[in-house]
Amino acid sequence: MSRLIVISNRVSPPKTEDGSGAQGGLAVALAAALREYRGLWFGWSGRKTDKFTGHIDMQRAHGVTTATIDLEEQDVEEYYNGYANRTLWPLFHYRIDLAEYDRSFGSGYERVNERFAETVTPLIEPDDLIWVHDYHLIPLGQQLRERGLKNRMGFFLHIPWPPSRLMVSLPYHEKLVRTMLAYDVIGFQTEEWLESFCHYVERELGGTVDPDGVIHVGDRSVHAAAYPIGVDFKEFTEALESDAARESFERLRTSAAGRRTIIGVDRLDYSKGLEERFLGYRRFLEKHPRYQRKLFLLQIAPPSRGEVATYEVIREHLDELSGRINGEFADVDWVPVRYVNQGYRREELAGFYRAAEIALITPLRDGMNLVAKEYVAAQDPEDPGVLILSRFAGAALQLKDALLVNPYSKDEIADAIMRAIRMPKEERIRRWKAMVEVVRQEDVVAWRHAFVEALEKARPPVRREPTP
Ligand code: GDG
Repeated sequence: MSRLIVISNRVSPPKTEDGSGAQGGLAVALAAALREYRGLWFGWSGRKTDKFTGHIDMQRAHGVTTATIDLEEQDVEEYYNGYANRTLWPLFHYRIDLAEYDRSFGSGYERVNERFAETVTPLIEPDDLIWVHDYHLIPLGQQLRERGLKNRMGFFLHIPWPPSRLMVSLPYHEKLVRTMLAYDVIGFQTEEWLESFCHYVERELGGTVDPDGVIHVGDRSVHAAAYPIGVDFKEFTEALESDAARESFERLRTSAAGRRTIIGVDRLDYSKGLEERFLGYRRFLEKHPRYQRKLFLLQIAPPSRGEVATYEVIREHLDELSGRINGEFADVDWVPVRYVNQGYRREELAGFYRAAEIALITPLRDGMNLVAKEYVAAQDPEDPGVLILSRFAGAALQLKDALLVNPYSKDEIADAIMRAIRMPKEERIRRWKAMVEVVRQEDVVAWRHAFVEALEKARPPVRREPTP
């Protein structure tokens, strides 16, 4: 069996035998994939160094080998805070108004991709399967090919692919997209993002797309398909059984004192539609005064990307808006918004999800959205909660039995909250059963198997002759 080399911007070393101590479901999933296929996980350590040395820190823990490098301050500023998070992230989430185009970002992005390629190449054996993750590393495959690697290589994009009319606003967009032809398999979260990518290839690169998803541009053929990511259903339901989950369930139910909880869990990011969500909730309170004291919104929003100014701005707006709503509606014994800027352990989150009667997950644009799936996975089958989900999340294409809303419409959000409150138990159970089936079947294990299988099938491995 070939080894699997996973390459992503950051590497999260697994902390426990089953990886459950690692932050985020994706880290857990990738650690599990690496244990299955042996191999290693390569990426940035998250640390800064004065001068880039290319030193690789190799560690092995709980069956997973990680190899990390440190980056220079300037690298982090231009590649990570710059091109990845100030240029590509907003553009790919349809926010060209927020996208910044700065030459230094572009050159920093190229430089760091070269640094990744240069340092990882000696670790790769001829039969290895290489799986590159996300928008930070789009040109990496090309960089590896330039260093003579003939391995099978795949790329998975965790975020949306924007419509061509937006994509062309990126300087040198064609150069960037052409580098993707170096991969053998390109994966997207949904058919929608895949379609946008194919449209770009036909329109801007003069390529063709076969009905089976093979893209041809010049003499290159690449297999492109949708591989919707899922949660680790087994790991998550086990987390629900933990003491920490039980305690956080009790903690929330006790403090709710009979009121219903509407929960939201999101990184503090403008793509998650938090301001619009608060305004939709405010509209609900305004329209239905008699419900005012019967529920509250618990928004968990751990800060992210604090070094990027737009994230500071959104944080200020949300502080202000939650304060305003609370000032307007609160009473001595009731606060309508509990807005929390800290992260919790996975087990604790699982307990909070279970305790909340309604989830309000309304990103303006989201590649998939795992929180929606985690909420479904955490529900009590006898008495499940209601999921209100943005139609612009990739997850909406699979979770069709959620209450789907337009996150830009305050009235749709307010009406969906009302509908969720009034929804009879039988309907809640029927909708939840349909959703949990999808979440269980199309979980993260199915996702990685489907992707790796496509990569294995992409073409026979090319064995390099040993150099004499
Ligand atoms: C990108 C794409 C795509 C959140 N708060 C805490 C916490 N989380 C965990 C959630 C979930 C993960 O972080 C967030 O995943 P999402 O999918 O919701 O969103 P992004 O971070 O934007 O992820 C997205 C994903 O990649 C995977 O492909 O679905 O569309 O944007 O697992 O539970 N985890 C802990 N404490 C917290 O406070 N432990």
